[in-house]
Amino acid sequence: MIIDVVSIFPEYLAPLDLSLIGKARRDGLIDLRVHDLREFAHDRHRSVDDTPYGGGAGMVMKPQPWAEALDHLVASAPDERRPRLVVPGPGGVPFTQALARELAQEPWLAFACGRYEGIDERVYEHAEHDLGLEVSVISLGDYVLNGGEVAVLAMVEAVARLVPGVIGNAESLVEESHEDGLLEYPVYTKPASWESAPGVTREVPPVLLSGDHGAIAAWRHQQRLERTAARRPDLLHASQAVRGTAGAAGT
Ligand code: 6GU
Repeated sequence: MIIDVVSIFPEYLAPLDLSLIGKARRDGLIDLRVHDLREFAHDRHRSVDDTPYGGGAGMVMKPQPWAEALDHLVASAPDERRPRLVVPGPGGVPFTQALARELAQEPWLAFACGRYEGIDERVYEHAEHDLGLEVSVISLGDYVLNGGEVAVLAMVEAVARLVPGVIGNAESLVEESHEDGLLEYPVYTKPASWESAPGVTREVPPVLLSGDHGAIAAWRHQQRLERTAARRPDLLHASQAVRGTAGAAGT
């Protein structure tokens, strides 16, 4: 998979050299290229922003550097291939595990990191209609970050780990929160009895030491239900709807 990231702070993306993603890059599974938007700004101050038409607070990213950057990405393909353009922003569709799975199927993703109050709307029109790109504005959640860079770190990590070969143990991918609509059960490791403070010992739930795999599975499922009800009741209602158990009342 090719991943391009365009940003005025390319150093922000340095963590993508680390850990699993860094290994995937060195293994050739992911070809990640980070571009400095200012390379495509040619005035004396390499300016990338200006005041908004119609007034209002803050600055807006100018269309020309963005258009040139996107043109450059498209021209980097030896053929007619095009990246899917992802623009992180709080006004986008929610980023979910399902969307991460969808993006992981793409052979080429380009992330455009906006700053300030956003990117001139005509850049989206240029990308879609002049360059023929599929453009997706995607949000991490209902809060505001200063720019798309941190969101790209999260999105690239969520997507890259779904690319075949990036994670050694593919089974660990399916047994996770958000893969089947319930949060994960609590986990424990040795020692079974642990002194957390003087005179306080904390035990691993005995069922996990019982060797009774049926009882363990039942306990874990119950824990997942309770945890989801407590922390994410919205998910519980959605997963009940999927299973068709929501209408049990009256039967
Ligand atoms: Cl993807 N970008 C920005 N700038 N702020 C956000 C966000 C993204 N998701 C939530 N807040």
